[in-house]
Amino acid sequence: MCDFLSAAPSNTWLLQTTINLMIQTLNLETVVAEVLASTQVIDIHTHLFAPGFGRLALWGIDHLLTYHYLEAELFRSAPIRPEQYWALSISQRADLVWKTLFVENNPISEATRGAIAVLNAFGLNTSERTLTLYRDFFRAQNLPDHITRVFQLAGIESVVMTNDPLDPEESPLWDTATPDPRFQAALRLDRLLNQKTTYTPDDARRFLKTWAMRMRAVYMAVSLPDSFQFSTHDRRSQLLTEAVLPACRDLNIPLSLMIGVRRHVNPAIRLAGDASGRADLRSIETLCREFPDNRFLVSVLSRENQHELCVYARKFANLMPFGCWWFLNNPSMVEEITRERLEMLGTSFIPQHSDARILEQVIYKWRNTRRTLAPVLTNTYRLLAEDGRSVTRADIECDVQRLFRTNFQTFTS
Ligand code: FIX
Ligand code: ZN
Repeated sequence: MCDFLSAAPSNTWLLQTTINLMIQTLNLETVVAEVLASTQVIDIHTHLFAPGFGRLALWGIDHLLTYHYLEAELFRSAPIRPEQYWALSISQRADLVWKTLFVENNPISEATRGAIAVLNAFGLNTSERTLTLYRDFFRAQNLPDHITRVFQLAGIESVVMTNDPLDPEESPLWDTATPDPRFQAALRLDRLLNQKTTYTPDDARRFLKTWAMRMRAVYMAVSLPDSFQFSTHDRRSQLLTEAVLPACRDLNIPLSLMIGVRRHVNPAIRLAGDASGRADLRSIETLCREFPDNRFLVSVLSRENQHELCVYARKFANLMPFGCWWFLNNPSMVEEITRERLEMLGTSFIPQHSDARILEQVIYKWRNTRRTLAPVLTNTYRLLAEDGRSVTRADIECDVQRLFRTNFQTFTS
């Protein structure tokens, strides 16, 4: 537990206090940046897999360049039709993405800059015209050592995977995959809740409990459309009420709701073809109120829903806002959302997750998060100092620990 008053200045030393304040304010930026850099993150939502999951564990240059964020940008700048693109091999696709977005255009978007930052982190020249040297570099890596290096470069301790037991490719791998404490599991419910299945609520509850224990899942999770409504009538709500929420209670784990995705608005471009929409968050209100013994991790995809999510978090302690998801993981959005959350919730939220799909992406995603959070936190402490309370390095360390680690640990234990 942090004690924020242990270093409070006494009133009799007003002059000294003022001098301290000035020094601290001048140093604040440096101290905040240092604390952010040295605090190891728990990355609470990714699509990464432990190496034991074989070909599901994606890494390396071809996967980095065929990330769906980059594919969405490719189709805007190259005269190729989606069906022609999908007919190419993965290395041909990566070659085309590199040529289009990195050679013929300046890589200034968030996703393209991210790929540059990854190459740079490995000391590679970022201006090669072809992928040959990058391919040679990644081919020479030994995966276990490479993972250790990537986690170090990203400043992360562990990541949470996305594990759907109804995924036919993934589920058999749980028989053989060696557990790796750096990769924790989250039981994903998308197929169960968003597709047609024949599970009765009783069957579903038993199925979920068996799989959650098998995976040692730290939470259950589902992505939901902008049209999501929690009512007593539809099948999804019935499964939530009678299977998912009781299973979470029995296992004492939270449910993560990621709300606001409009899947397949352009199916031709596959994963890149999902969009976002504003949701009605009254369902969150109902869930938090009607199920006080459940805990909810919530991320919303629409910018317009962010403020009301903070309002609901002020009403319900069993609601933990997390992350700036997907189209919001850009500096301008992260800055705005994090400032709003700090102002409304103090440090009682989880500022970010990476959503990385390719191992090395954690390097740029966490670097960018730290870079954006640094001035936001610095300004927060500057305002506090102006209002009469200056902070110490230990205070800042406590806050960043909460944001990057302990809010998640406490909420999931
Ligand atoms: O549903 C999700 O977990 C989303 O994050 C993904 O489906 C999405 O494709 C993504 O990668 C976003 O960053
Ligand atoms: Zn995701």
